[in-house]
Amino acid sequence: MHAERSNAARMLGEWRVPASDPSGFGEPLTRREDARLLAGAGRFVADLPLSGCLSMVFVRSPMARASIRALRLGAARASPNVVRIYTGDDLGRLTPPRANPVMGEVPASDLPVLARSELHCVGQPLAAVVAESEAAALEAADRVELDLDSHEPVCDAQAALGAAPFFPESTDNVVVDKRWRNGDPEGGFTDAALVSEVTIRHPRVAAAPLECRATAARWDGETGHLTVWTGTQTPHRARDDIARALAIRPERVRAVAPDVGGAFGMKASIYPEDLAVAFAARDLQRPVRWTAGRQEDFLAASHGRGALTSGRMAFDASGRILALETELIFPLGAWLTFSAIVPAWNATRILPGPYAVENVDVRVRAVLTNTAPVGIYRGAGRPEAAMLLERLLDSGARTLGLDPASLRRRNLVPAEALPLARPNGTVLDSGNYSELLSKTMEQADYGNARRRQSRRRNRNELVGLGWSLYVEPCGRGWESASIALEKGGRFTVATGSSSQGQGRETTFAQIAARELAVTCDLITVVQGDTMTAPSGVGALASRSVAIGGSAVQQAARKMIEMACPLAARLLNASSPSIVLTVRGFCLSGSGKRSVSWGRIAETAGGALHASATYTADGEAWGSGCCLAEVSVDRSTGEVRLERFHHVDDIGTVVNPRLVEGQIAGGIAQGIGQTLLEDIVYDADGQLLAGSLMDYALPRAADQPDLRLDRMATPSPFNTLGAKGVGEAGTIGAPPAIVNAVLDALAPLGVGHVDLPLTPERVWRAIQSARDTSQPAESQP
Ligand code: SMO
Repeated sequence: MHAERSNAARMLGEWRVPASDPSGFGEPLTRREDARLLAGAGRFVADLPLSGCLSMVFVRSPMARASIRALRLGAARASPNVVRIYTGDDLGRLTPPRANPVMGEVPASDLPVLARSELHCVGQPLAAVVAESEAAALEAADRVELDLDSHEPVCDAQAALGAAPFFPESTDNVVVDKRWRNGDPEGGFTDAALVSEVTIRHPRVAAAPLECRATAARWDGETGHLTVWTGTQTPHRARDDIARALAIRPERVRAVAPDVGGAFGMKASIYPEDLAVAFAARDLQRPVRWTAGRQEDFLAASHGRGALTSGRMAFDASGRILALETELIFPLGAWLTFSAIVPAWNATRILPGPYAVENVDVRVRAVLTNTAPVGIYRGAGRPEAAMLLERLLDSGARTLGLDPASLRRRNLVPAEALPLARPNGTVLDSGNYSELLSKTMEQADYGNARRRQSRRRNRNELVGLGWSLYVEPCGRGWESASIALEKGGRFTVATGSSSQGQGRETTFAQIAARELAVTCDLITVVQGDTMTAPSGVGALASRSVAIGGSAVQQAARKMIEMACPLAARLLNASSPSIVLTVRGFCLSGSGKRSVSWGRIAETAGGALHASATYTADGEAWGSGCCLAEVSVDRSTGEVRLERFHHVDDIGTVVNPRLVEGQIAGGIAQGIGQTLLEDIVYDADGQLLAGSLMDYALPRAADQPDLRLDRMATPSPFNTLGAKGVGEAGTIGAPPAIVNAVLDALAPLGVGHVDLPLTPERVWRAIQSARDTSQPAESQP
């Protein structure tokens, strides 16, 4: 095989890209899965026809902290069509898997699948009712009588730091307490011309995917095989975790993620409910299904954010950052999801973000609380780190009287410094942060935007511009893929990176098609089923295209290597003189005779099969820059996002249409967490935001005029050169919006508003500023 290199193809890998690339790689192809999904032909867990399937419904704790005195099941058992009611004693010590020890070993919380004696949060499952229909199961669940002895809960992370331990086996509620330091932070603060200080309470939010959690299971008694259908981001880990918990060999468990309606980190690991479903299917020898309702997901699915972050930043008189000191407190809830520690870890390792800061002191703690678990949610610690840094920078710029864009430029890690190994062990792979800033300034016509702002201020309007820059680590390790060549020169690509709506069937076909020099329509992508897809870590951390996509690329290259000798034989030539073109394999230099993939398939007599496990050389770091333009209604406190600029650098782009969708969707969720969303618990640990009537998701009318642009510094750490994009919008948007709102309110002397920036909070801030300062009209 002859591998030709050209400058254009350099970042694409070693194979020559055919002169006229038919693959559609890099093109804004429409999503192939949409025809099915938009026509209602998608198949989610709730849609699966499972004959004789029973329904499972959970009885959940109504109290945040209590002991079970008695659980009376008589009336429930007598309810019509009830098959079985399980309690903690039936399920024994079946527990969810331990958390990923990304910051060192964490103690097992030993939360049983169904509570046995102690209840640690509202919504914790304590009994599972199985009945012939969901209505019958709900009816019976209503008849379960609980006698509880309630105790005082600790729902706030800060309060939990010093509170008595919830779990008798542990000595305190703090699961992680880590610190990393570099240089001489104290010296930096001593020398400072100015120190900015910020404390941010990040609202706790719900991931709220369109499809709530759902799991079904079927046990085959004859073969001893269990099949579990579940809306998960990680089918292979789900299989292993379920197998381990039920003591079944993993090869006898098949996990299938059919169509999944969004996940955002909330479906990254199995829940106690999933184990209860699998247990019951085996125990009763009948299929069992559980589909969570919206309220159930608010109550018992993992939440996101909720951290309390504070920091100090030291500047010299020119605006150079001399030191950064932060304290991060992450709530974990009552039990640990597999990725529970990841937000704390991400925030800690990202600091000091895209900025060159020598003297750093970062302390992070993660602590149990009597609430639903808090896990990863789109961004997972990255938005918290970005918000803290960007607020500190803006606060510093305001006091120093410097433009926030030039203050940032002064402190950005220069492009020449990349790749950059940092003292906390992370390596920024590639990027050009100053260029991101310049591009955004240009796109927004920043000088003009500032002049427009001051004209409007003179007319007594509250208008603001807010910047943010961010870096985004996009996952480490491996993913795998396989490719089968079939009759007629068609291919089936199987990937271990499953999809919850990201459009894998489209992008992964584009990646394979480019390598194989064919059109996309010849490629079918399968995923999500542990029986047909190769192993995978899962769809997390914005890792799928960079790592999973590189695995597809490697598998395709292996396929070409396998096909090459066959092509050579058919052409009466030797392998090294063969090249792959759009017409198939031909002799280098003379393209007269060619061998199509269809002929290769015939010659191979059956399916040719190549597979690859790809391990990235390091972590790809996406980056981006945002500028929000807002106005605030003085009389109502309502924030209007007039324009939002986002320039991203995600390296190689496979499909710009899908990238835009990811960015826009991320920004929408970023707007939600900044302006609207808040999971509120009262002092008794009761969830007050338990439905979409009480929890404000952003809607179409809340979306701004989006101005998106892009630059590309391919990652040197994976063969595709790609970086992640799934979480970009949720990271960059929130600090830009908050900075813009505070810029709008600055003439009133408002320096801080609690999140989310609801009209009421903003209005109150305006009112109290009025009470304490001169009329706004007299401010510059
Ligand atoms: S929040 Mo993502 O599933 O890493």
